[in-house]
Amino acid sequence: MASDGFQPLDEKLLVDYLKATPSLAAKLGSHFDHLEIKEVGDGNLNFVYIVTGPSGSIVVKQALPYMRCIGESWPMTKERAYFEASVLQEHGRLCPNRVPEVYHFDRKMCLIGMRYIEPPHIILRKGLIAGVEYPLLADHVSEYMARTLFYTSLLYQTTTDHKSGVAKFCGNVELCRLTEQVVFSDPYKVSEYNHWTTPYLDADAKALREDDMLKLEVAGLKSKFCERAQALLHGDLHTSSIMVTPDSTQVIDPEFGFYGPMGYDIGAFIGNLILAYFSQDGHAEKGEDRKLYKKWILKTILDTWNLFDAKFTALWDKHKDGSGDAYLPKIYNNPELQLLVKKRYMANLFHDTLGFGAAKMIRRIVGVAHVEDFESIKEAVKRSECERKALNFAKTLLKERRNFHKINEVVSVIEYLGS
Ligand code: ADP
Ligand code: SR1
Ligand code: MG
Repeated sequence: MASDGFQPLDEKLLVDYLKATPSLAAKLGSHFDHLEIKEVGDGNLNFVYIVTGPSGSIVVKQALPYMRCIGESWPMTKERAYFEASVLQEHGRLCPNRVPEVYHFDRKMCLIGMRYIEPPHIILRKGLIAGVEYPLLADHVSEYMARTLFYTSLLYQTTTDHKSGVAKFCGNVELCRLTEQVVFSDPYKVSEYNHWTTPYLDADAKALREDDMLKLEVAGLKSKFCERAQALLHGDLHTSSIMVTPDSTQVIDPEFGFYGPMGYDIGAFIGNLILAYFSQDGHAEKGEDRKLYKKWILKTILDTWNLFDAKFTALWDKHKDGSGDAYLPKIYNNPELQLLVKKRYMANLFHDTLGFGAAKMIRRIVGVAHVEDFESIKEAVKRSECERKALNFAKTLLKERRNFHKINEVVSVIEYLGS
């Protein structure tokens, strides 16, 4: 064990740890002879164990001081586990039906024990690749985003409470800096980490690095990401951070959480749905053209924004006379002015969502970490065709986002380019 009390676990050490940890032992039935342990971490950063005992299963997640997907050559603070546990607890309090319960957190061991999200839940991205429809997805994710973002913003909080949250999550600086690099910087310059479907996208990647208007827009988004402490974000809300069945939705993995611009979370989710949309032609097999499925994805994008807008503004109405410091009731008591304020707030949030969503799409095509939606398309020419359509759409969206006023206008362009 290191002097700071940290020890990377293996299966044997994990059993010893569980025996010595009553809150986790109790969930397993406190019998340790026939525990089943599976390491299932297929994410980019951490180690995740599913442990099954006589009376149930739990998940144990441990952060090591580097990134799993790259290895020890890219060190990364293991303190990220503290921020992940903190967001799980805070978002879990605000939206308990959509966030796994934390049973145990050990700051020295950078270890979280949490609810096992049982089968038939699967990672949403895998469901989207398989062409499975989730009728409640937009409803559930919009609920999660509306509640977590509203209740951690100044629309609900006093500046005193809000600043204390901001101060705490400023500590997650290393993870924020990783995002700054891999989302807002590397794709727009030569970087040893970038890769793409070569040689087919070589010219596309070069064009990106030479597109001054795009760079101008990305700079604006990066500055907003770094400077705008609007709400406590999940920070990595892509489709592999969500586990689903047709009637349940669970949001996992908020280790990138910090106080940032709300549009970064909403854009992450919508941007990843758009990636899923453009990848569908690569997954269509004979006799299955995925036309209907593509329509379902578009409807989910549309519903996500519209339901988010409705739920978020309903929370605002409900708490308009509360202690939120953004719009004091004594100043903004005129209903017409309230409407104007809300309209402007939501329009700005919509444009942020589109901008961040586009940036998140671009990084997944030419940056360091790609997505299975495209990577699982084996034929490189086919993959590059799907990726190019997504990339071109994302570039347009990033540059032209202020010309869109309603989500159905965005969906129409996606449909036009992707059909
Ligand atoms: P990383 O931080 O490395 O991205 P994730 O939190 O995304 O790790 O977890 C990696 C994988 O572990 C997920 O894709 C999922 O399959 C599994 N997993 C994580 N948390 C849970 C959970 N609470 N219940 C069930 N499976 C989980
Ligand atoms: C090296 S970048 C790894 C990526 O994985 C996480 O899920 C985040 O999206 C991060 O950007
Ligand atoms: Mg993950």
